[in-house]
Amino acid sequence: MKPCLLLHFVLLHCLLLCCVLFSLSTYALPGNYLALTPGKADFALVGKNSQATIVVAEQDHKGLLRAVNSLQQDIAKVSGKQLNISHSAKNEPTGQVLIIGTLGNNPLLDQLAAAGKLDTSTIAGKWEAYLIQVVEQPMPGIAQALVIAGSDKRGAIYGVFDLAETLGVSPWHWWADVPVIKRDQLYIKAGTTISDAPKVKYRGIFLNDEHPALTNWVHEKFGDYNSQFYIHVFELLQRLKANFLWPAMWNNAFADDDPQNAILADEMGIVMSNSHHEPMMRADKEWNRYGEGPWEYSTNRDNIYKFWQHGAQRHKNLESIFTLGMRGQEDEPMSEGDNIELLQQIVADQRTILRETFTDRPVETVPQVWALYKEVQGFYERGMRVPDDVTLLWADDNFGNIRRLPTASERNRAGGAGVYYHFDYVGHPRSYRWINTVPLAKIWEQMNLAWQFQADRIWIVNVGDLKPMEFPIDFFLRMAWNPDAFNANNLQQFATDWATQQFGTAHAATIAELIQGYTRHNGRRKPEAVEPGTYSIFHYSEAQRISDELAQLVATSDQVQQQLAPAMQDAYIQLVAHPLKASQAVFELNRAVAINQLHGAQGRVSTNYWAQQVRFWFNRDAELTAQYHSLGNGRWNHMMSQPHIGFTYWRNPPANLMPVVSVAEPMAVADMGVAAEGSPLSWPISEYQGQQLAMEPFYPHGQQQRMIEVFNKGTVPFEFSAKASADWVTLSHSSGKIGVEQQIAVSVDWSKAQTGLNNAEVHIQGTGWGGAKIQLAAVKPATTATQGFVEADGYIAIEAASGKTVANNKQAWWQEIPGHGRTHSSMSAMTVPDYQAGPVKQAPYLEYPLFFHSTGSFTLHSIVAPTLDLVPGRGLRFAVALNNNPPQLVDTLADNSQQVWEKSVLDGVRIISSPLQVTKPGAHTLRIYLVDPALVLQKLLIDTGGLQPSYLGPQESKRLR
Ligand code: REL
Repeated sequence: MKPCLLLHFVLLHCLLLCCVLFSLSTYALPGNYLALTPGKADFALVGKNSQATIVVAEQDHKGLLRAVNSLQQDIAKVSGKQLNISHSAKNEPTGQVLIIGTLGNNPLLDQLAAAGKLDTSTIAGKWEAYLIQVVEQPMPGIAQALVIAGSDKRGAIYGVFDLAETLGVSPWHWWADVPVIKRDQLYIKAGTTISDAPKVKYRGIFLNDEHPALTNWVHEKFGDYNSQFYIHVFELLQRLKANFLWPAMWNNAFADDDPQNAILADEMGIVMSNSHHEPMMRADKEWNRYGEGPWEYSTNRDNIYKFWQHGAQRHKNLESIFTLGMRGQEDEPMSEGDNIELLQQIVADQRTILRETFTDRPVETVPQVWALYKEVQGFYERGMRVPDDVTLLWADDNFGNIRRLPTASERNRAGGAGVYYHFDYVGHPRSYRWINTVPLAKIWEQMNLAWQFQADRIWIVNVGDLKPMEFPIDFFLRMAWNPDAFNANNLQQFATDWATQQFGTAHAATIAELIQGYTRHNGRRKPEAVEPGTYSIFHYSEAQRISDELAQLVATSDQVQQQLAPAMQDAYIQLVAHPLKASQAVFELNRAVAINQLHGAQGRVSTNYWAQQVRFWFNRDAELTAQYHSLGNGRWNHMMSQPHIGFTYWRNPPANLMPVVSVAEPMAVADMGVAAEGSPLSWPISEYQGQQLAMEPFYPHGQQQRMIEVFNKGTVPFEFSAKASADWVTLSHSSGKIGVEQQIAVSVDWSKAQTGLNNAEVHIQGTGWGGAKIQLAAVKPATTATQGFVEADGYIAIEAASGKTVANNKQAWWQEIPGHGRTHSSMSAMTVPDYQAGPVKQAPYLEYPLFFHSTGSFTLHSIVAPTLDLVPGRGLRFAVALNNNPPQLVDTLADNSQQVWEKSVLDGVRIISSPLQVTKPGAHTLRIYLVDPALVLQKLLIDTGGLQPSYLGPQESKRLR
């Protein structure tokens, strides 16, 4: 081997063998540098007979010293050992030391760097970077050191909490009672070298809509929104490596309620701002307290100007981001209306205030943001501009769909851009403030767009009361740290890793399924917007299927819970069991109301059972809330008190309202009624109304069994008989005794059915005159299906991901997002930010093989996510082609009305209908071409004449290969 090659070889091996060099370019929760079985050269933080000393310089940031104290307590919780903290660099103890500091503030770090023992070049000069390294023989008398160095205050703090998390303290230890992992000894792997830094500059949350839940809890536990409360919020943010907060503002004013709030935030490295409509570091409520005259700039400029001057002065030496612009009070548009000139004057005045306050620095270096929320975005679109150094904060539509992202030229602005996102909202068309309803896949899909379009200066999310949004908050903030580390295919892994961190490995994958399962359910429709009629009790067994799905999740959750250690129970209830069971309760309550109403209208004796079911689920919801509130002797009292049952418009009802139910007073007689699946009609009422009971026709590749229900309207049992008029009809039973009700399964013996249309009748006789007759039909097509998704029951239903992806390229591509959407997954139209589309025919497309038995002018219903046309100059279109016909453009926003938007955010989808001409039976190919970015296709439904109303649409049609 040549000498240089040999050197290479040795170096490579040194790297691989001697060093544990961690790359953080892919996503991972901290933890991989803890030695679970200690090796000889590992660093003993807490050894068998030793414990390290923490060395931190006295002159380092106060916030870092505070974090080091937290680390000391964390280590004590984990290992039972209290490490000594030494504040002096001199007279160091021998043995093991944990040196913590920020570059420039800790002489030991400089010494190590100068001696070539610590390579700080990976973090020096960076924003919030940290380095964690095991250093051998750092200095005379010291065998080994573990060094946590930060490029700045927050960098060092994040390094400290990275270690805490690695040792076994979940960021949610305080906020969700997640127990620490007990370990007698704590070793860090020899050779550990980690350096990391965030990609999004400001990463934070907005505590909002905080009454009654958070506020009553805060009042009970802390008296008010004071620094005793906020210290816990700040430390949570530090542990999640976040740095930014919009504080609670409903009847609160952060800096005014407790002057220590702002001081402590600054000390702990939390950059404060006020929400999007509270300019110049002054809370909305401060105007109520101190403002003179109306909140109208055109008539009350001087008072408002002074009010803002005070905000700038107050925060002059505290790290803050100044919100510019102005809205009306309480988040309303300005009463001055669409007055761009006035708004421009307002921003100019605000800049003047900042210039006059920050005399020691150029105003361009004072962090400022202009939130383009609701109507304010319109001002921007109509030409209003703010200075280049001001960050433009684009917003979602309050329902998690980003409205706009920066164009190429906007991406060059010095102030850059950010995104304001929602996990909670109060407003039209319906508030959602109770429970976690946003699936990870949706958050990833939208925030990935933000990242791709370089909206990377600020990511802030409205988290309502904070709890119970632990899981999405964690994801959002970790994604903000490094969006590149996340992709559509590692979201489930994240959920599993997260579950591992909170509950250990044994049940992590199952717990991840449970969390993803209930959020998927809530993502279909927010619980506040679920109504008795939402999920069909008539078609595709829709309500029943969801009921089964949720019951299965709850059963699994109960099994998991039984196997978890007692110490994990409280955390499990908060993070998994409660949101799952509470979501189930709201769903079942509504399903029971729907069945109660139907049975009441049909006069069934079972009406009362369903009335009781409604009461049962209503009570269960209350019990679940009470259970949550009783955890840890009332540790989270009030936290789940947000009313969520009984909405009639956007505002929540003052308290949960038991729905109106039908109660029957059945007679002591035997009185038969009969209903057929798929219809609210029942015999004999149908007969009085001159209507026939009938079932949807059967098809060979469609639903193979449909139910007839024979029921009692009185309390005395009766016997019935059932007879079909044709031999191709099979009945599960032909007689029986009815106390309350019974189902007869109807199916078809296809070997006996004739090609074409077969008609028959089932005759049920029991009490009453003549008995009930139900019309049946079976269609045996002349064509034999050979391949593709087969038309049956009057439709073809296809999951978007079931197609073949063709012509994906580096500019534009279809990407499956597992777990996205209401039924399975989604296909997202991804593009590079400045995608220049060529002819549609050359674009990437999804191809679906179909088989039609019939021909005609059909309707294609494309179910897409309610995403928005966030790239200026582009719409939200796709194109459809059957076989080799020219692709037809479909504009998903053709109707962009408020009404359509409201429906789409409630439904969680937009359904776009377009014509599809099928001129001959047999095999066909459907193509969906990519046209605009951010379109997310979930499902395709082709109605060939028999598609029935339902919320999710039928399950995927049978596919022949
Ligand atoms: O979700 C939002 O952004 C707004 O509804 C809130 O910011 C709003 O300010 C509200 O809480 C009260 O004013």
